[in-house]
Amino acid sequence: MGRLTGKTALVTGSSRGIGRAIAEKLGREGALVAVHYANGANSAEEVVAAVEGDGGRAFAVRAELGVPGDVDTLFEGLAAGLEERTGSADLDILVNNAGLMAMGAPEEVTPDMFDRMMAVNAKAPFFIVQRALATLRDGGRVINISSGLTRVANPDQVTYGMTKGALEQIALHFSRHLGPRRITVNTVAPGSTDNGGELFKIPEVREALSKLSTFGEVGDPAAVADVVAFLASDDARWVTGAFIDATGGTLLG
Ligand code: NAP
Ligand code: 2V4
Repeated sequence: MGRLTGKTALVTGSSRGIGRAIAEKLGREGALVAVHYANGANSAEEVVAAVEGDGGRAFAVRAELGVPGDVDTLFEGLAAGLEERTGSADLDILVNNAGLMAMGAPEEVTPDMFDRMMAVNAKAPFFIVQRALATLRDGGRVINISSGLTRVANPDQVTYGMTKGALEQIALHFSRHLGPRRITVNTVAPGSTDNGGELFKIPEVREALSKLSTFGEVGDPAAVADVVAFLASDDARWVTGAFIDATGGTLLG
């Protein structure tokens, strides 16, 4: 028996990177996992297969976030997948992980780039939480994946940091709103984490990013996923409205 046996979970952006590690971990802990993706249908099916290969249960749900109708599409797919497997659309664990990342001089940011990033990283999670209120079970969990960049400066990621600052407000205000239902709402903030992207394959970049952590390594998605699984579990029932630093000591100064 895993810690999450009998629970249902939605992990947005879990076709790759940190989201994939979270989906796999929650699946290993016994949750039925909705593996959400936008473009990576094959990757999402691989994640489903990986969860099933570990003896768990999962299904894929497609929805591009940050476009009109995004939340409707997501929750229609989610409800269909859950009802088929459990007879109910009820959700226990919502992980808002999907996010857009970009780097560039502040001088080069355009209004369209700003709007797009805000729409995916902050607006979509807000409306996903709002929509989930109807089907989240009492005792449920909302976990938002932010970034250490709300605490440490990098001018080339100012808009990204702004979107994550907005995202973090969800934990503060919704933890109060949902306390009476024993639903906890928390933020997990990774630092530089090897999501399998090309950046982490460039030796000089990897070396520079590794030095940011007090452990001298870039983050491992599985290490972030373990923190998320703790927050999703009953062991974390007294933790709400919290900012959990999962940067490997990058914010120590
Ligand atoms: P990633 O490897 O780039 O994967 C992003 C995931 O989000 C993919 O599954 C992608 O789906 C999905 N996604 C992106 N835009 C989407 C959209 N508009 N609609 C729907 N899905 C979308 O990301 P990651 O590095 O694992 O990061 C995951 C989260 O951790 C993000 O919120 C990020 O800000 C945060 N974070 C990352 C780092 C890091 O160093 N990697 C550090 C701190 C925080 P498809 O591929 O299917 O399109
Ligand atoms: O430097 C980060 C960082 C990064 C990157 O490594 C590049 C990437 C993967 O393309 C986007 C990215 C997202 C992040 O949220 C962070 C991050 O949180 C971070 C970095 C460096 C130092 C502290 C941090 O919190």
